[in-house]
Amino acid sequence: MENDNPMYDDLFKSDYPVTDDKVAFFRENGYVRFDDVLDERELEVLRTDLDAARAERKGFVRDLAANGGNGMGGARKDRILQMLNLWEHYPAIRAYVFGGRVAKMAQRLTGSEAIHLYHDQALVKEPGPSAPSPWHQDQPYWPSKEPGMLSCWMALDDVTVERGCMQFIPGSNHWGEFPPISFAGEGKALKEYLDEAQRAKWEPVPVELKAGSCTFHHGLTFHYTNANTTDHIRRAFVTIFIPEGITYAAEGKMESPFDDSITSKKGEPLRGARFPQLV
Ligand SMILES: O=C(O)CCC(=O)C(=O)O
Repeated sequence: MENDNPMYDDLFKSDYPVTDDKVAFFRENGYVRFDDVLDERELEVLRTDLDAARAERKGFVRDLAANGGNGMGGARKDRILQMLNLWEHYPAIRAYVFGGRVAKMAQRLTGSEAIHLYHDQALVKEPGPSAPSPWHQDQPYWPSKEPGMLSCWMALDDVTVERGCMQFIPGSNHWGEFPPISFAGEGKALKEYLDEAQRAKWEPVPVELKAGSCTFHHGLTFHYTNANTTDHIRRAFVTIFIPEGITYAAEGKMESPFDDSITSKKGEPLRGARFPQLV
């Protein structure tokens, strides 16, 4: 699928250089930062669409910190507002996802020829009622058998520790897959699953970013964000990529809103009607 709005034709397409050092850093540490990936105009159109999405609440929307449900009906606290697949509704977001710049960065980091989209998501922490996103890995929430999927976390606002920038445990991408963690704060914390050697390496690295800069992280990398305790909104836009070599696990994974779009059988490459090829 192509970006279908000529207004955005010149946006999100030019390549961002990913050096060999960045690739090596990502593979070793499970995350990597890139500065000034988006320019002011690109940021502006993305923020406009994301703010429209906050007002209109199309598609799958929930408070990730609440226990269960698609948050559309009952009382909403929106401590971590999650809105999925905005590319299906908003032209600037579609231009960003399909423009190719971030997908090509994922291609470089993974060495995969083709990159498919799993889904996008806006993650918003308003000042005031927000919650921390607990330490977790993404892989347990995804329907893939092999690790290897990865995310681009793009800051649409300047982010500091206090505003909920990403924090990572370097090298945790080599520690295997642990159970999913409750964003509502129920059950065990990720750290409780670790052995002593791993706990000794628990040294979180916060990555403060200017708006338009991003981090990529591997699906096994431990990550966390603080509640937003500043007086300014924190808007992040996440794109999740499927490189080659990732197959459909079919069972033993958490339910996801996109399960019924999956067209693969167990063991086949993970494909779905809503997982278009980006590069
Ligand atoms: O932005 C956040 O609070 C959490 C982000 C996250 O967990 C992710 O992008 O995988």
